[in-house]
Amino acid sequence: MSNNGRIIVLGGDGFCGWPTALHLSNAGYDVTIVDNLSRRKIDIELGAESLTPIATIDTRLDTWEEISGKRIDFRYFNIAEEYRNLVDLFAEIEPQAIIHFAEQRAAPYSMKTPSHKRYTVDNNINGTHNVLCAIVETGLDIHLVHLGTMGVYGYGTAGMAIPEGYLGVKVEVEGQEIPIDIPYPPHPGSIYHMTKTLDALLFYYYNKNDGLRITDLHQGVVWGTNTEETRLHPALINRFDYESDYGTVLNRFLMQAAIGHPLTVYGTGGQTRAFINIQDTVRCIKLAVENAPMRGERVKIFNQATETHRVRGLAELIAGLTGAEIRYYVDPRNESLENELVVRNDQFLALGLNPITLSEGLLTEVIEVAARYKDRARSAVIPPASSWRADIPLDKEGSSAPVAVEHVLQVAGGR
Ligand code: NAD
Ligand code: USQ
Repeated sequence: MSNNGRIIVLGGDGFCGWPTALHLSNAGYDVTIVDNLSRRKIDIELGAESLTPIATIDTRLDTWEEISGKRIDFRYFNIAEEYRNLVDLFAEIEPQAIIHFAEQRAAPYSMKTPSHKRYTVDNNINGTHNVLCAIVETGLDIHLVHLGTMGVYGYGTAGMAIPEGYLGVKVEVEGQEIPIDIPYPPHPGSIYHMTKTLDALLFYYYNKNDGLRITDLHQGVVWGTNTEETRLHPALINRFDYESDYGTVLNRFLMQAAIGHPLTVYGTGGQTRAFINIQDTVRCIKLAVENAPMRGERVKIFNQATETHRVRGLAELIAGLTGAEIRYYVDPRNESLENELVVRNDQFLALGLNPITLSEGLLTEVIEVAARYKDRARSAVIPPASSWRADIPLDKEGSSAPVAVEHVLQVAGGR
């Protein structure tokens, strides 16, 4: 037993979960990982392994024990299907907190085919509901920390800084203006993002009905690969997704620059998104664990993002650094080609987060990691492979100038 308490990390073999498990173990928490290794199996389906050679979960855990003297426990099961295992584990460990990363997290993968849509909904919604139901069944006062997404707010131009989960509005009641806070209207842009808005409703209900203490972290696009702990040994290296379903935009651009592939800008590259470095992801999660909501408090929502960038701007920055060519692909997604995004993140700043922002040094470090393993890359899996609708073409070649085809259907009353 360690000093700080016990934590269960659901999805602790994944890109965010693995460095978080190490960070918490290093900080003196007793960590148990649950994972069904579905992400490693999807690597096989997509014909693309992590660019970095990740060790097996057993080697990862043995290596961490050798280096740190701390053992992280591992349980192999599916949280969406093996409910009894969850209840038994919670009752056995009596954790102070559960961190929930265990979802299918790629928007393009969730849009691939009807079976991928159904898998994403079944896996994510059943998994989250099982966790909530199991906490209630055990009767334990466990703080649930969930990894949500900035995408629940939608990617239009909101015309205001995106608040942290709740929107203050005024309603007119009998001639008087009454101020109330409502959950920010959900506006998902993919089946995957939709599951996160449904998760939010589950949290709302279990918080209201059973008084569960829940923190939902609305995280932006994560970039980077290693953290202080994963750098300690090659067998602790974190995964690096680069193919077009799981690879996220900034890491993809850095990897593409490293292997001499043109940077794959979709549409005009006018999409603005929120970003966070993986090192800050693990710091934020520790801060969230250490600043749990009180019993009776509403679901606590943090925007876990440190800066916003336009996709085109990122491509130009990396092209300037490396001389990479920029190519423009027909956007496979049903998304606005241009949007403005301003995000509030006051709560993490108030808790002492000193954000890591994009710097030449950090970008170069990721390019160096990608260059080291470039022989493991398959160029064939870099162009887009999933589109949002059957009528949206998959552009495998790209062109030197933007192809400004917007696929957004105009629906009355839509944003
Ligand atoms: P990941 O796919 O690398 O990791 C998820 C892990 O959960 C995998 O190891 C997978 O095997 C496991 N898993 C999935 N379903 C499971 C199930 N039913 N039972 C047991 N294990 C299961 O994803 P990630 O990038 O680490 O993302 C983790 C969380 O953070 C996700 O919920 C994602 O929505 C959120 N998030 C990620 C990013 C990002 O840029 N990577 C950004 C914002 C939010
Ligand atoms: N894009 C390109 N070229 C590429 C890849 C992406 O132009 O090669 C564009 C996309 O069209 C999109 C933007 O970059 O406009 C971001 O795409 P992404 O794949 O980096 O991110 P996204 O699909 O939104 O999903 C990722 C994670 C997801 C998380 C989300 C946070 O996979 O788990 O929830 O980031 S957020 O975007 O803030 O909702």
